[in-house]
Amino acid sequence: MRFLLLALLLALAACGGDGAGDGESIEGTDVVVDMFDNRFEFTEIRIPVGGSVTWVGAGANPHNAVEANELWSTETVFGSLDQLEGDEATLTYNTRGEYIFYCTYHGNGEGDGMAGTLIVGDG
Ligand SMILES: [Cu+2]
Repeated sequence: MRFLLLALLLALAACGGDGAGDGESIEGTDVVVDMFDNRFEFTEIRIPVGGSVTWVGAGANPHNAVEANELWSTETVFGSLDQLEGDEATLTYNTRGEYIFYCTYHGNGEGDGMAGTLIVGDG
């Protein structure tokens, strides 16, 4: 009995997690992603070629979404890296690929911290 309880606790701990890789995923054609303090609402986003993501500031801190190799950035649409609460930047993605994105203030191009993955394609 004691062993079972221990196994259960370990399973719960494994599910809980606290790493940056944990997060929610979303799939759609035109998706909306809030940028909270200090994480993205979704860390795995799947859209088809030609789909869009609307990146929305939703925190007290400024946020942005920048592709790890600088292939795209919310700055190009919004005009600034500082999206505050309610500020929106909609980007359309016409090139198939898998992109790591991050917030320049709270993450990095290695996918640590405030970061995620955008998959553009047929899924
Ligand atoms: Cu941020």
